[in-house]
Amino acid sequence: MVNKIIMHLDMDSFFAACEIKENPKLRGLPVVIGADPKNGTGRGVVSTSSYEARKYGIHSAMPISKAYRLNPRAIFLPVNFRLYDEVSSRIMKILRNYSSKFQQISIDEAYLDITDKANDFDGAALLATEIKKEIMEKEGLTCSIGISANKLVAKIASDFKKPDGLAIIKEDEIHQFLNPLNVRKLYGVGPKTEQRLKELGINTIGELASCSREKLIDTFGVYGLYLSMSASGIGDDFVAEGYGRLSIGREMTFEQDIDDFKLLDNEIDWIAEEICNELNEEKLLFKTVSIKIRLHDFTTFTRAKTIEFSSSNAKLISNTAKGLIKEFEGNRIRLIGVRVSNLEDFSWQKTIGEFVVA
Ligand code: TTP
Ligand code: MG
Repeated sequence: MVNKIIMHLDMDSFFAACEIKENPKLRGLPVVIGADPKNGTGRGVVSTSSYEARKYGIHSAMPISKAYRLNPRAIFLPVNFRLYDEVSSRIMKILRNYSSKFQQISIDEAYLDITDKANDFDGAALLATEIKKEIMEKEGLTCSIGISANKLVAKIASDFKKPDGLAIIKEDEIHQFLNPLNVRKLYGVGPKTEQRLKELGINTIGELASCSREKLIDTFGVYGLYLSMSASGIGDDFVAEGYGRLSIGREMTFEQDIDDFKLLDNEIDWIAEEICNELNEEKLLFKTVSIKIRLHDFTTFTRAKTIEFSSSNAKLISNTAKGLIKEFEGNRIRLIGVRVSNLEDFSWQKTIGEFVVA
């Protein structure tokens, strides 16, 4: 078996960092992104918080009212998903340039198989430094990177020295690295499993690794086998080529609500061109076109249509989108968005790019 070098990259306090980049006055302050705290009576949760806010005990998924109690003077901001989505797209584009074996996992994290790009772990460290530098120069944001022989260990490693961290765990260091960590660090181990393991006298990954595999299978079924293998540092090292980009899209909010659908059509043509350029650049084809439309009263609708073949044709995107917005004619429109999804890698596909919807 060829040993691989797998990188996991995760942006630091991503939503908060994007807001701070937009408004540098917030730098160094406790910033909390999430629901409106409404002076401590608000419902909803924290999406994320800056590392300064984390010092007060504020963290993701915590009720916003609790975050407010922990620090009423923190800066509370609503979620501006559109901003984060745009920044994320640009970062993922940077990453894809480093390896075609790229897999986006969430809005702010991705795996890269860099086996062919770096001769060894020292080479991998140089590459990681280069990636961190490029993201800082282009986006003004820090990230944390973990590198190891598989995805499981790389992910745990990226979390190890956050923020702005780089942790490299060579194959012969995996056990030493994992053993002292809490079992919760293993992907898929939540509070329930943690509790059951505790009852078996297991707190650390090392203790889990030395527990008999039969006993774990007896207790947890097949999941016990997964636990045993993960604790021993055995994990998936497959990063699919070209896989991971889920969708490409653009949205446009109008300064004034518009009811002239000809204007809307022009907007759609423009967005379709933009999407098409990005598809070509990344050698991708789409199968599904969706629209998002927000009316003057803020009600928002989405519609989608899947075609029978993959394409990268701009006219097909715009014609499909125009068909989908027809039912909203007669309304005043605040926002229009077009997105393509169901993406496929173009390099091994024959394009039917000339096709145009009648
Ligand atoms: P994470 O990478 O888990 O968190 P983070 O980037 O904010 O901080 P860290 O430095 O620890 O990586 O999640 C990425 C984004 O996803 C995060 O900025 C906000 C969003 N998110 C939620 O909206 N709710 C959640 O419960 C979590 C965990 C994340
Ligand atoms: Mg993150």
